Amino acid sequence: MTRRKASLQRSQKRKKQRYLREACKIPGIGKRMAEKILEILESGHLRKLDHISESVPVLELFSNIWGAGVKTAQMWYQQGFRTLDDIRTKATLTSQQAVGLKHYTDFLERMPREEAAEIEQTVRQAALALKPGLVCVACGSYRRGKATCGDVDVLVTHPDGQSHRGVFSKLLNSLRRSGFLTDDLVSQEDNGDQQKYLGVCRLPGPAQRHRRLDIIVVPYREFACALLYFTGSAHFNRSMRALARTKGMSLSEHALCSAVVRGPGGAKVASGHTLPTPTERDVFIQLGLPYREPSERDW
Ligand code: DCP
Ligand code: MG
Ligand code: MN
Repeated sequence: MTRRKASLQRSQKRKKQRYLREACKIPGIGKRMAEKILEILESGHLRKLDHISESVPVLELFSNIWGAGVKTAQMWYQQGFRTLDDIRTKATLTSQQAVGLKHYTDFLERMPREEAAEIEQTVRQAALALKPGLVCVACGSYRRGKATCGDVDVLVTHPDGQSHRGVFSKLLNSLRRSGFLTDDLVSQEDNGDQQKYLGVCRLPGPAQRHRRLDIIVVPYREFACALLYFTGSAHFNRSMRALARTKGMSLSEHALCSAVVRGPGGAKVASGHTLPTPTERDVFIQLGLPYREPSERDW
């Protein structure tokens, strides 16, 4: 190498280091982002992007497995997996992802609302066989009146305020024994007084598909707020919660509360208390909103 060429290379390297340092001074730009900026400046091109258009459909294929998010999908892509068969034979799966993969096509398909009604009925019959008076309501997209449902979201409670206790595991066991529940995804026993189950069911009959089923059991005093939450939509819930905050209240799946008031130092000045909401309508009234039917809660 000539001395001239070597000196040119050294000066280019110094220039590159200077650009990197400058880019790093921009707030929010770290070393890795700075290197990308530099690559675009130098070559007019970012090599990393070449692979993006190839990876997008694969990442979508992978993240459609229940329990696998974008991070997991990216990891699998980097490990060289490209097909569901690669995942099945080579990837390390959590038990949830294994269930998701097993029912991959069934879970991607929405069910007609008539089938959701049958699933609700099956849960209700099992619940009533355990304890008369239990209330079972299919919420989610079903209650919002949609023609098709991604899953069935059944809320269970008892108007006497007591008899919901102990129902959760008995109900699940009964539905398991009858063969209706085929796989479990999440069984969360302690969200305050509420219990939540996410799993898989299938109606009896030859051509039936596996369907996602969510069940929550809630104490009757939380019925209205749980019903409102579980009916959604998720976007509607976010709007309602945000509105509650602007009015000095907080809304959750448990209750509508007057918010905790804090002084300038962050110390508690007044603690929040639960506002009475025997029905969904009361939540709207407390928030100063006109009532909206479930079918008007899509956003
Ligand atoms: N929910 C929420 N925030 C989330 C997820 C759910 O507030 N991130 C609430 C509102 C949803 C309800 O729970 O309406 C049920 O959740 P689903 O995921 O079952 O959603 P949907 O029933 O609305 O639609 P889908 O037909 O896809 O099941
Ligand atoms: Mg749903
Ligand atoms: Mn659901």
